[in-house]
Amino acid sequence: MEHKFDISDVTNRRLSTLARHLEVSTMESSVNEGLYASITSGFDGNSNSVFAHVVKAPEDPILGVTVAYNNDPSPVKLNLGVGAYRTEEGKPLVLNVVRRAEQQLVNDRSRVKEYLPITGLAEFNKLSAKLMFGADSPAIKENRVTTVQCLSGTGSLRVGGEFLARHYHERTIYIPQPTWGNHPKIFSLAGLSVKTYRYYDPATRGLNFQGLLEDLGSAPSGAVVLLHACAHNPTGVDPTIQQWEKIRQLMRSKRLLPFFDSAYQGFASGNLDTDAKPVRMFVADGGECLLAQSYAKNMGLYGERVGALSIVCNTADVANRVESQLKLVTRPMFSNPPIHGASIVATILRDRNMYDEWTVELKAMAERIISMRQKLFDALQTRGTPGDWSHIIKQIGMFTFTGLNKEQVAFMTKEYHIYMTSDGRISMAGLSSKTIPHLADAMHAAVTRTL
Ligand code: PLA
Repeated sequence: MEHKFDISDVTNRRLSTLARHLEVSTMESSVNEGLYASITSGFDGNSNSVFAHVVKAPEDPILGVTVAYNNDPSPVKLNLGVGAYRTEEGKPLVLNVVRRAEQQLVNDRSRVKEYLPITGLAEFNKLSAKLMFGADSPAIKENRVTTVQCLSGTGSLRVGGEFLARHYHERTIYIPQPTWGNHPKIFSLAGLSVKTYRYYDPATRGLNFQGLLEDLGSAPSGAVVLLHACAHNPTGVDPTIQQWEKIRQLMRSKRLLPFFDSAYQGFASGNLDTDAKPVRMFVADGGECLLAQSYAKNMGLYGERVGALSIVCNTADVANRVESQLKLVTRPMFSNPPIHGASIVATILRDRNMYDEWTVELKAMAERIISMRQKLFDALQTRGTPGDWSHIIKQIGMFTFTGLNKEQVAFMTKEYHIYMTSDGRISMAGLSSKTIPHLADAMHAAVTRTL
């Protein structure tokens, strides 16, 4: 690739470097003050900045909701934007088993802070593949799976996307309509061309299965298809196992390449193996696929940025070569992944006792979310809120796709200080018994005022 430099850019860069030098020297001595002022005066005003042309970008549609929430002084404010688990007391949760694992790590004086290999912590990678594909997965036994540790789910998707853009013959990826807002950005920046397939039917608030089959049926042979492994975000609508089987048959017959995004394993049903079923069906047929895994939600390791990309290949030899190329993707991107989060996960997954403790805590989180669904549904019934709200109970995972429109969401934020994404998605995990009446009041008011 050819890099072109504009000479004025270079000059501007030199001048700003000079200004920075002077800034340092003025801190050391006031003698330079006059000189500094005269040389930097051209840089002071906004208009003369080398970045003066930079336009203000809008806030992120999801994480920007948290920014707005943080700026609101109201004592009744409620953040149902980002998918982050809260306790009944409305507090973030660090799992007990995670605290135990961290304590073990801290107590182990033999641990050091050396760089991990480019592919990350080997044991973490092995255990992550096992968690999704199953302990007896033939693909693992035959060494056909390569797993690299990446920066949580997002980083895993991006690395997978860049690998496909470099080495796969069909550079189109089909993503569900709607999907997590970051998907189109991740994949187009990775170099893929992004198209959508029908997924959600607003009329039934369920799956548009016919539309999905038609769109995948008319996709070009070999195209990549992004599938939410479970607990689809934002709709909370997953295919049934029978529907998954039909999707699998269609995709395999058309040689469409599955790319699973697993950000919520365990959060849909409360059981890790049940939630892994769709992925395991695709691996069991011997075909190839990609998988991005995140431990942000199911282990509550959000800020540790721990996740993995697995690529299931036809043979061990292909897997080995694929891994060598994945290293060429990640080395110039982040060199090697962080050690702490992956060590926590490996500590928990390798120990039967800790693993069991994790599944109990995970189930408790999933169950609390399910109970919030029932409570919100009941609260709307009690208020006689017009409309059919049964989808609140039917949908699964962290979110309810309420069906509230942009204006209703804006109204709830303005009048009730309830923060959520403008598509009407609410994070059920951010609710508690205490806050449900407030949310139900707001929803009732939003719906009845625009009738
Ligand atoms: N994939 C899906 C489907 C997601 O919903 C999310 C996170 C990720 C991947 C990435 O998660 P990770 O990088 O933190 O592992 N979605 C959140 C947060 C929970 C976000 O938008 O970043 C959401 O509120 O939608």
